[in-house]
Amino acid sequence: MANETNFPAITNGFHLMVDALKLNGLDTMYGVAGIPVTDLARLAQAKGIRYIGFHHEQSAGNAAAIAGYLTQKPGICLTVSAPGFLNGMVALANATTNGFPMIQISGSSEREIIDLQQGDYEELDQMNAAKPYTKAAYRVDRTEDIGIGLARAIRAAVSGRPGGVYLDLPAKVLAATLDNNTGARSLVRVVDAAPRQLPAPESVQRALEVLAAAERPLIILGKGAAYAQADADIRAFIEKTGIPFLPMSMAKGLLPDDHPQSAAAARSFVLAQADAVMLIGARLNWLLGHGKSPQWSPAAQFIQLDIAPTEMDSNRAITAPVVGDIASSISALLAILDTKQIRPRSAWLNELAQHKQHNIKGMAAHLAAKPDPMDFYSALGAIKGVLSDKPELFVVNEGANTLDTARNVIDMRLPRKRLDTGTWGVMGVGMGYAIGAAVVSGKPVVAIEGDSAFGFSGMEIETICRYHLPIVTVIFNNGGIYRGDDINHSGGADPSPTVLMKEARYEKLIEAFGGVGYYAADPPGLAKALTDALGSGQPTLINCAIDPTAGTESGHIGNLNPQSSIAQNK
Ligand code: ADP
Ligand code: TZD
Ligand code: MG
Repeated sequence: MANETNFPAITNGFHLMVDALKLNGLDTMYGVAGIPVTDLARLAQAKGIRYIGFHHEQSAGNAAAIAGYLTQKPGICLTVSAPGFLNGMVALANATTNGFPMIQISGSSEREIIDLQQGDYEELDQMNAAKPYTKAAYRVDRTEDIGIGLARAIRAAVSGRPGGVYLDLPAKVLAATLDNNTGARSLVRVVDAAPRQLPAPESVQRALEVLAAAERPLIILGKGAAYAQADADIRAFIEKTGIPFLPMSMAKGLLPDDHPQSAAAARSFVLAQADAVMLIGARLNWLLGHGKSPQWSPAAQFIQLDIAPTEMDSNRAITAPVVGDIASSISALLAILDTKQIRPRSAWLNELAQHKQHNIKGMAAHLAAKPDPMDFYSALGAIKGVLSDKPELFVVNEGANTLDTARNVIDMRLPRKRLDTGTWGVMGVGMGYAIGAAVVSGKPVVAIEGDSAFGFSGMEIETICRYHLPIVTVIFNNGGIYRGDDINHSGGADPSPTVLMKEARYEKLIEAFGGVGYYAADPPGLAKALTDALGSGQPTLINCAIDPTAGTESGHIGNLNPQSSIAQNK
C-alpha cells in the first residue's frame, strides 16, 4: 500500500503514443522496426494494434497511404531515424500529392546533437526536411504533448484536402516517464476530424445554371469524388441529369464502366467537344491536359466541385466554383436540381454513342487477336475475362504500357477498387498498395505490374506471404522499361538503359517464401493460373511472357519526353 501512494503508477512515451492511437481508432500500423521505435512497434502489437512489418519504408508508407484513401482515416506509417525516415518520405510526399490522408511517425535522434550537427547516430533534422513535402510537419518535444501532437496530425491529415503529415518523436520523448494520471489526461480524442464543409447556396445555383445553358455537357469524376464516399448521390446526380461522365483512373467504378452514360470509350471526342464541364474531385493538371487546347475547346465553361478553394482557376478560368466537401456539394445540387432544365442535347448523345461504338469495336479487335508471344491486349483480355464476375476484387496497377493498357481494358464496377500510380505516375506503389488494400478490406487483390514497376517493391512479396494475404501479383514481363528490345548505342556489351532480363523467372521468387508461382505463356494459361490463384486465396505470382517489342516508349505519354537526337547519332 505504502508503495502505491509513494510511487504513483507511471507511464512513458511509448505507452502514451499507443494509447493515443487507440483512443482515435487508429488500429493498424505499417512500418519497419529499429532504433528508437522497436519497442513502439512491439507495444502497439501487444496492446491490440495490428502491426504490419515491411522490408522497406516506402512500401510501408504506400500501404498506409492507400489505407487512408480507402478508410478516410489517416494510415499510420512507422519509421526509424534518418534513412528510414527518408525512405518513408517518398510515400508521404506521394500521399500529399494524391490527397491521401497519412501520418508518418518517425523516431529521431538527440535534438541537442542534431542541432549542433555533432554527428549523432542517424542524425537528421527530420521535421524540417519533411516540411516541403508534406501537408504539415510537427515534432513532439515533451512526453505530455504526445496526445496533442497526434491530434494535430490527425486533423491536418484528414480535414480539407487530405494529405501526408509528419510526426517526429525524439527517442528521449518516447523513453521519458510521466505519472499515469497526467499521462491519461494529456490524451486527446479528436472530435469530427473532417467536418462537413457546406458549399455556398449561390455557388450551387450558379453551377446548375451553367449546366442548364449547356448543349454538350460532360461530368468528370476524379479520385476526390471516390474518396468522398458519396457514391449513391453522385450516381443519382449523373443519372437524373443524363449527362455523360468520364472517370479518371482511380474514379473508375464509381459508376460501373459499362454504364450507358460512360464516355470513357470516346475520351478525346468528349474533351474536345464539351461546352460545359463539371469536375467533381478532379484537378485540371497534366492528366487532363491542364484544361487547355488542343485537348479542350477554348470556349468550354467549367464548373468545379472541390474542397480546396485555391484549386479554382489553377489552370484555366472556372465559371462556377463550388467549394465544399463533395458529399455536401452533391447533396446540395440534388436538392435543387430541376431535371426539366438540365438535358444534354440528343445530337450530343448520338454523336457520342457513335464514337463509342467505333472505338469499342477497335478495342474488341485488339482483344480478340492472338499474337504469339502475348501482347498487352491479349494478356489483359485473359485477365478481363477472369475478373468479369468478381467486381469486389481490388486491382492495383503500375508500369507504363502495362498501366495505360490495363486502365482501358479492365472494367471496374465498384468504387475505390482501382488503385494506381496516380497524380505522379510513380513506380513502386504496387506491393504497398496491394498489402494496404488487402489488410484494410480482407478482400483479394490482383496487382497488374510492369516488370520494371514490380522491381521497385518486389521484396514485399515476402511480406505478402508472411501475413498470408490474398494477393495475386501478375507481372507483365516484356523484358524492360517500355520494351525489351532496345540496344546499347555504344555497341558495347552492357544492356540498354531500358532493358531488363526477359528470361527472368519471377515466379520462382515467391516460391522461396512458400507462395505459389506460375509462368504463363499464352492467354488460356494466364486465365487458368489467375482463376486457380483466386480460388485458392494463396499469395501467388504469375509471370507472363509479353512480346518485348509490343510496348511503346513511355506508354501513352510519350509526347512528354523531351526530344533527343540519340536515334540519329547512333
Ligand atoms: P484525379 O487524379 O482522379 O483527377 P485529383 O487527385 O487530381 O483527382 O483531384 C482530387 C481533388 O479532389 C483534389 O483537388 C482534392 O482537393 C479534392 N477532394 C478530395 N477529397 C475531397 C472531398 N471529400 N470533398 C471535396 N473535394 C475533395
Ligand atoms: N522512377 C519512379 C519512382 N517513377 C517513375 N515513373 C519512373 C522512375 C520512370 N518510369 C515510368 O514513368 S514507367 C517506368 C519507369 C521506370 C517503368 C515502365 O516499365 P514497366 O512497364 O516494365 O513497369 P511496361 O509495361 O514495360 O511499359
Ligand atoms: Mg516492362
